[in-house]
Parts: sequence; C-alpha cells; structure tokens
Amino acid sequence: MKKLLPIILSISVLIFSCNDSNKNRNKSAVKEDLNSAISVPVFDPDSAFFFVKAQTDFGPRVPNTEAHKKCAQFLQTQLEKYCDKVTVQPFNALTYDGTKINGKNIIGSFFPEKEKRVLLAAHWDSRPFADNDPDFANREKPIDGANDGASGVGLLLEIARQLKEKSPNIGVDIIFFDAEDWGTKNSQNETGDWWCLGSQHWAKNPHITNYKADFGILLDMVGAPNAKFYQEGYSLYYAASIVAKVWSTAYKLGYKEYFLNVASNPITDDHYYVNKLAKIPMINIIHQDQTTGTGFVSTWHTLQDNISNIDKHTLYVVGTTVLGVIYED
Ligand code: AHN
Ligand code: ZN
Repeated sequence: MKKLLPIILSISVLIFSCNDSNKNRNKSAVKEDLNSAISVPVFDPDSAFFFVKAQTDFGPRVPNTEAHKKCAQFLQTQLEKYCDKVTVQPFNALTYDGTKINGKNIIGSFFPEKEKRVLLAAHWDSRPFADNDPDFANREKPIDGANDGASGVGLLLEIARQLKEKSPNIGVDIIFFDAEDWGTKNSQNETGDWWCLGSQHWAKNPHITNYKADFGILLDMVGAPNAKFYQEGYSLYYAASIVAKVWSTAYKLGYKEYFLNVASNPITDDHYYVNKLAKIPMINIIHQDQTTGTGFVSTWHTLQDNISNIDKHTLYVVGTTVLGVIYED
C-alpha cells in the first residue's frame, strides 16, 4: 500500500486534470503525440521569454553603446553553455548617416563536423531611432526592440538550450547578426545597402571558409500577440521549397492561424544577403501587417516595441515549428 499510494494519487490527479478542460487536453495530447512520434524536445516559452527580457534589460542594443557591448558578452556566454563551438566575428561598418560602427556577429555551432546542416538566424542589435513613433519627441530615441530583434534571438537561445539536451541528427549553426537595423529613415526610394550590415559582412566573409548549409531560417519579429506570418517575397523567390517545408510542419502542428498560405511583399532583411551573396537558400519568418501603413506591426520602430508587447504563445508557436523542422530532418 505504501508503494501504491503515490501511483493512485497521481492517477487521480491525472483524471482530475483531464476533466478540468477537455478541449485543451485533446489539443495538447495531439501535439504531445506528434512530438513524441518524431521525438522532438518541448520548447519552453517561459525560458524563451526570459531570454528575450534578458536582452531588453540591457537597454537598447545600439552599436557603439555600453548596452550593446554587455549584451554581446551575454549572448556569447549563453551560446558557450549550449553549443559545441562559438565564434565571434567582429567587423567595422559605415552607416548611411556616416557613423563608423563596431559590429559583432555571434555564431554558435552544433556538430560543426556534420555535412548536413541548417542555419538559424536573427539580428541582435536594436534600432538607434524610433522613427515611426507617433510622438515626434520620441523619434530620435533608441528602441528596446523586444520584438524587432530580441524575440528571434531569445527564441533561438531556447532552441540552443533544447539542442544541448537532445542532440539533433543534423548540424545546426545559430547566427546572431549585428547591425541589421541602422537602415535609412526613408527606405522607400533608397539607394545603397544600408540595412543588414552584419549579415552582409558574414555573407561575404563566412566564419568558416567554404561554409555550406542545406538551408536557413531567419526569424524577425516573432514575439507579438496574434502574429501573422505570410510567405515573404524573397523567401518564395530564393527558397520556395523551404517555405513549403516549414509551413507544412506548422500546419501539422495545428498553427494555420499563424502561418498563412499567402504570399507577401519582399523585405530587405538578413536572409536577402544570405541568399544573394552566400547562395544559401534562406527563408524569413517575419510578422507583416498590411493594415498599419508601414507593412509591419504598429509597434514597429516605436518605443512601444518593448517587453510588455511580447506574447509567450507566439514564441511557443514559432519555436515549436522550428524545432519540428530540425528534428524531422
Ligand atoms: C526595410 O524596411 C527595407 N527592411 C526592414 C528590415 C527590418 C528592420 N526588419 C526589422 N527591422
Ligand atoms: Zn527594425
């Protein structure tokens, strides 16, 4: 009886919690089945959120600032905990407004010797000016970039933590690109490649000579509530089969409300240069919104892009999808 009691207790707890909310139980039971069928580790949204907040707690991660320097150290330390190899790639660049910046791409690799590999990326810098803020007085202030930057990086740190727990069959490289977001204030009719300075540098000078990956996934703005991910133009142009693969995984997991089977405008983002210069087919999972006038969420490049507007469920949906892609490969 002494031995049986805990078992009986846990069974009754189970039964009790099943009755509690049958609908939710069924949903998560299906997902658990799917997860265990392909034996995928479970993405922890609380942990991902913690990683997002850890970045915004430094303040805006604008190149040449103390917060930027401190955050670089934090990201390197985290990757060193989880990855087999970490490479920091420093570079210098000139921004459109004549600022000389010191940038750092931060790269964590799992199984660097494996031929078959996937590249996952997000940008870790934040924009030096909230040029889309409704209040003119804020437009020269730097942004926290909780969604625009930190969400993708936080999600990837949680993926790194999971990869350490349960080794994938393929090699994985996680790249945190710097200096994505110092682009021109009027990008409509711009000439020159002013966005994505870190990915441009990396694509011309990969951290490993002859670096190859089968495909890549970029995450940009993956933390807003009720996010919608359309099939972005350059992703379809350069890597349509990868879009199909990722969206199909998302559908199997039940995320069709997030991942829409609809094409959208091409966005000049880090994946564009990885495709064009490094010739690696890379897609962008990016939250677009045609109702706001900017093409992105209303908090985009405003002071409202802070931790209070991050939704753990969106992080969970995207994180679970990316893990699904890695472990089914
Ligand atoms: C353009 O607006 C041309 N590119 C936006 C890329 C970006 C900025 N993603 C996040 N912030
Ligand atoms: Zn931005």
